[in-house]
Amino acid sequence: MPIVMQISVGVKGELPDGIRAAGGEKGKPGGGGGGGSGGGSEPTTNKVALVIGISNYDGTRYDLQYCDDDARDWANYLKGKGYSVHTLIDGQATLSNIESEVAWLDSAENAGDEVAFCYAGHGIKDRKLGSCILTSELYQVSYKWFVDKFSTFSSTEIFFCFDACQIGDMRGLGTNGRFVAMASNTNSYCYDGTSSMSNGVFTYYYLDALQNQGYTTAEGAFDYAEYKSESTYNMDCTSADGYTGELVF
Ligand SMILES: [Ca+2]
Ligand SMILES: [Ca+2]
Ligand SMILES: [Ca+2]
Ligand SMILES: [Ca+2]
Repeated sequence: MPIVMQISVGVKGELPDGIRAAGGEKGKPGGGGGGGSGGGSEPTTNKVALVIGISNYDGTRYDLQYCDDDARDWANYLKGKGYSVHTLIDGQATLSNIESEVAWLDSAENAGDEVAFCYAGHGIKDRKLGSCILTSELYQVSYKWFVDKFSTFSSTEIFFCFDACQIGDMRGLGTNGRFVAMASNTNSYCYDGTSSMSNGVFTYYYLDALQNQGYTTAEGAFDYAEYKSESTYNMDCTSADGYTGELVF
């Protein structure tokens, strides 16, 4: 199983330093549940999304605060835009569930469809694996795994958002019609926002841009979220734009 080779197993109980510094950012009500693949709907463009948010990791040492809120908020936003959304929150976001849900996303999308993938949780730059996300049971899943999995997708309109530390290598996903919004660079951190934000800082401003500030594109919302995040926190948000023109949700 080539997939497993890219995942480091010995992480339990001892994450290298530099895991999400102070937490994530997130907050807001949300609803997220699994959605279907939109069968039986109008002949409009098929829109499908997978949203993952992990605040509650195995044990208490690595728990974050608003990543589950981030996921619910992204799910609600995307549903409002007509996406069929599957969510994996906290303990649901295991390695095997992430694998099967990414496979579902691939099966649910075809050329011409619009796809979104959002993740909020720990990010870590492993010496060998590069930028990785962390599953709820503390497995690292590297950017290479994502590049491999999404290489079989047919859509040329895919939005990715990673609200996690040291996640900059995910820029590798940003080719052929894919736009990647990241809350960090390969060595920088991101943070949970204040209680009034109740979201990760990056997610808070990204959704603020889309829901309250009049931005309608991934690119515009990123510029706003980057500016707001970097002007108030020690963050370096990054993006990779492989989508020609503006990606509208
Ligand atoms: Ca926990
Ligand atoms: Ca597919
Ligand atoms: Ca930046
Ligand atoms: Ca673009």
